[in-house]
Amino acid sequence: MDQEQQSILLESASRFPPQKGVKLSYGTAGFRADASVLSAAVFRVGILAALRSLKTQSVTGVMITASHNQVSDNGVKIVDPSGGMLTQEWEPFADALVNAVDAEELVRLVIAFQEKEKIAFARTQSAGILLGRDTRPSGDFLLEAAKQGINSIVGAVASDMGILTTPQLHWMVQMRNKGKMASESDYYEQLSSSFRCLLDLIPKEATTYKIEKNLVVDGANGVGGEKLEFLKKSLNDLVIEVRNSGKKDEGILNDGVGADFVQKEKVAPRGFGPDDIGTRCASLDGDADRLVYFCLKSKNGNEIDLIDGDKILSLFALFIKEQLSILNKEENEEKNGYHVTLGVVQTAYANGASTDYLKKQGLEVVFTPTGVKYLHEKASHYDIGIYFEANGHGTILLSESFTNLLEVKNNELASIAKGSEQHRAALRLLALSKLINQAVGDALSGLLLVEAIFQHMGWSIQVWMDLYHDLPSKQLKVKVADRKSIVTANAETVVIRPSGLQEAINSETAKFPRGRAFVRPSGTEDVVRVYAEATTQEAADSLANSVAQRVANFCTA
Ligand code: 16G
Ligand code: MG
Repeated sequence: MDQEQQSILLESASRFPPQKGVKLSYGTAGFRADASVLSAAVFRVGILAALRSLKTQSVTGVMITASHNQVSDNGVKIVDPSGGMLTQEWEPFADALVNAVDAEELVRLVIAFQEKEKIAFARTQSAGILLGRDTRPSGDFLLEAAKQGINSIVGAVASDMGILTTPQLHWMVQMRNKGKMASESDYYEQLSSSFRCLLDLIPKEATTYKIEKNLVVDGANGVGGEKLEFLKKSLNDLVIEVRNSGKKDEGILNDGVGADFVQKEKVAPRGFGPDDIGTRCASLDGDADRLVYFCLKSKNGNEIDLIDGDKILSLFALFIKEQLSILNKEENEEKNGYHVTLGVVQTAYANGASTDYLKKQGLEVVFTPTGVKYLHEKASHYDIGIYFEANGHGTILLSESFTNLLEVKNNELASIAKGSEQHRAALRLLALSKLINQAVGDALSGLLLVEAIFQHMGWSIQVWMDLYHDLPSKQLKVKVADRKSIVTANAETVVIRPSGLQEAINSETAKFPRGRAFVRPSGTEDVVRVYAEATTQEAADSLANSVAQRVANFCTA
């Protein structure tokens, strides 16, 4: 690194001194904290995103959001050139950079890393970084900090894409690096046209129920509500009412609203009441990368039937499986010479009833640790990989080779069997590949896919809810001296340290029919999480309590 670059870096870094005593860690969701202590971290993440762009010679992204956290928090994460999360190999550097005590240490770290990674600095523009932020008031000054971080690397150019959902920014980075149209209006155009295409392909005779075209969506008073208000204008055949849309008088971001609240509390968000009983409702989280559905069930309360990520996944899997079997009709593997691998990825939090159901449908189900980056990676090993966390994070990935094969098949069928069910199945899968955001889970794109499949199946919400019935479950948190003293394996289903704890969990679990329990250190809070399920709520509660007790005993010993 030349002298000029060093002094620019030193000078600008001294304008963003870190808050004393604040130590941050690049968890599954990037850096998150109270917005007032985040300027230095965001400035430094700007530097990191610029370095990543220089290294890969591709566009990267910086998203400023704290998702479902309270409005006074904020956060920052990097979008890798693929459109996915920052590569895990760079996370230790992200931690070191953000926690550097002063500008001098920061410059030293950048020089050492640049040499190790052989990153070439160039005077002409060679790095492009897209910036996005959600609707939090602190987003403005934090975005400025990110820009200054980027500008302190010679040759790096920041483009402010404005207020966006997290998945919109991921999508833009992915599209830019594929050399495709990547503006926000291109995003809306892609979603609405592929949605329309799926509706046009619905078999006329499919509808056994009168399809309910009304949907009410809780926008968490955040960016997702605002964007959906815009998107819905281009959707015929679907009547979407957005509540908690983020308008000033409607309420506070994530306060008694949003997918995280609905999924954890299992109650309706603010703004929903008895008049909504029987209506299909959905909820987005604060940055619109999580989606759950729900249905109000009690006249005098806000009790709901929750349709979580597991059930959304099941709907997607059934639809894809159906299209694949139509497509492969009359053709065996040898004939078309291509075996399509379809895989479903879940975490240990997936309700056992969902896993049983998926396996009974003949689907291959695999597990990874909690966190989108793990699920995404695993799903990418299949021709079609569908992943979801129970909390509503998830998407579908279609491999490039499979998408190419679909294109070929589509052209072939268009000339020999235009309009046949086989041809329509190919067209449906192609439309799905455009509607679903393949960079990262996206509540808006996921919602449109659910709605399109719903109309395709001709289902009522009750049919969806009745696909299988969740086993009662319970989650608890345990405060311990050092949560990292718990080490897990096999996708967090088994504890390997401290020794003896897994045996203790096994002996508690054995007391309950269909009992299942696991523990893991949280990646976002200083607690150990306990999950238990069993055939009754009392049994699940009791199993969770006794496992929590065992954790407390082992971790203080
Ligand atoms: C983060 C993860 C989410 C995971 C959650 C678990 C991403 C984008 N987000 O929010 O996938 O479910 O952490 O939190 O990966 P926990 O470790 O505190 O249980
Ligand atoms: Mg989120």
